[in-house]
Amino acid sequence: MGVISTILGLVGFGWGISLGLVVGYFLFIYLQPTEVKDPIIRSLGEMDAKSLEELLHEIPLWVKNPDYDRVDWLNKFLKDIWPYLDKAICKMVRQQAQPYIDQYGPKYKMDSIEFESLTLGTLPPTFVGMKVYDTKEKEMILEPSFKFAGNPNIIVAVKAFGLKATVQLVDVQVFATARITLKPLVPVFPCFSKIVVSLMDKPHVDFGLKLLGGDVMAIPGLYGFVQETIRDQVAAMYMWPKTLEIPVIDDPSAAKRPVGIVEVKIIRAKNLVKKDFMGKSDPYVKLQLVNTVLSKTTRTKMSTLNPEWNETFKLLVQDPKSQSLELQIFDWEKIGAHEKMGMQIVPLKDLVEDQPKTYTVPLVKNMDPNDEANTRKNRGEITFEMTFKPFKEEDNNEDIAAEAMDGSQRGSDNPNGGLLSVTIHQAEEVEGKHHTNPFVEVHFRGEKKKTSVIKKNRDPRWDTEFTWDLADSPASDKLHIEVHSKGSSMNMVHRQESLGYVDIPLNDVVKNKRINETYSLTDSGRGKIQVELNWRTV
Ligand SMILES: [Ca+2]
Repeated sequence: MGVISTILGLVGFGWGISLGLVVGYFLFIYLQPTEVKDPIIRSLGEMDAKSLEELLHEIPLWVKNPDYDRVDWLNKFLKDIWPYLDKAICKMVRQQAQPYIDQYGPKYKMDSIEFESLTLGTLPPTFVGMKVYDTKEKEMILEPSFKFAGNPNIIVAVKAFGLKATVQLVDVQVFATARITLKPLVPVFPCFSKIVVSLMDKPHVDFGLKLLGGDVMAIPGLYGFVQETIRDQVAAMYMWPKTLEIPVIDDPSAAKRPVGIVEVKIIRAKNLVKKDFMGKSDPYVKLQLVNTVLSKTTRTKMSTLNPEWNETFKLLVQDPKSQSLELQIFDWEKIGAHEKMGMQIVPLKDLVEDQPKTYTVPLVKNMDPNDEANTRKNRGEITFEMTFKPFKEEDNNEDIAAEAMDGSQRGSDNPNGGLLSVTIHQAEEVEGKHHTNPFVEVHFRGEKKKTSVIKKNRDPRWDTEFTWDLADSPASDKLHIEVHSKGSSMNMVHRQESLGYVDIPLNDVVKNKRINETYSLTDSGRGKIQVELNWRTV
């Protein structure tokens, strides 16, 4: 017993809590808000009102609450995706447990801690009721109530002082009310790439821990302490509006939304190579993020090998951890191809948010480290400055509520400008007199952007996004959005006609950051158009 109590003392407590926290928090992912204890089955007719009331919490939610749908289809679906989910969640648990393990291992002189087995078992939770919200987004919001009486197999092995102890998690029960958002919806099974979970109440988490066949939870006082700690910790982490995100499939398009901008100031280059037969070179810099389409170019500096540009550009950033800036210097020519003078690629990952960083890097011919052409010749160097400016977090509802309370409109008048995004989702019941081949024109500050033409369709869907990078707030501007129909090129008389329009003032989106609305079209009969607006400031 001496050994066991030593391990218990060293391992069981400090580590049991951390294990409990780690294991506990993910287990409530399949939270389930209903009592699991067996209902007493009696005919309802035998009950008086009071007994019925006492039993209320055992009546399925779809009976109590007509807007909870019965969800047999979802249980079937969950059964199909359960292996994916199990894998995704367990992978995440391993990742998230690692810091705890790294922290507690050395502290308690443990040689190793590892999951000997980590699976949530073959039995998925069972939904007993479900609310589904349609938000017009590419997402599905569910508020489920479900029971998880699964068969998880979670065993953690700890090695210390040459001995091995295993801890097994048993009798897991998790009760909670969750809001689950599946997004974005994608056209590959299981049809969404991320699950976002929030708790609507403090969860109830219950489980036992078996250590060497004995029950750790039998230690006086520990059980209650662990329960309470987990409940509070978990609530603190994931109580709505805080969320837990579980990636299910890697969908590159899912991560496409920009999270900020990188401001690049091209300052100067030195000792460039001479390209022109007569004179020096006429350098300009082309910059873009690797694997993106959009590029920007500086002005051309004529006949110099030490040009100064001092020009600033903004590029949208999707993932600052993985993306890189590519710089290419070309020699301008009046006639013929512009010859490349050198290039360089610099990752964004070293940038600290909102802090400008200056780089002076040598120019190379290409990024192949084995190419001798890169070392044989000095191509000069380029100096530039980069700043990563993340978009400000979208205000959560509490903030909006707080703003409404004190009457302030924080962020609504940002002098730094930001990014206006206009997504034309779809139109409904649009119809032309001579043809219905709709496309949409978005007019903003004298600029016009167009969607593609969809042939012979009264309910076209585009899901096309247009963005404007603005130096100032568009609060006093408006958008003019007009649906047109394009006739065939043979149709000389009725080449184009309007199917209706809407003018949208932008002060609301500046205030609310995001609006996703279906507008009735003017001059269109019953036509409607769904437009999503986002305003993100940096
Ligand atoms: Ca030239």
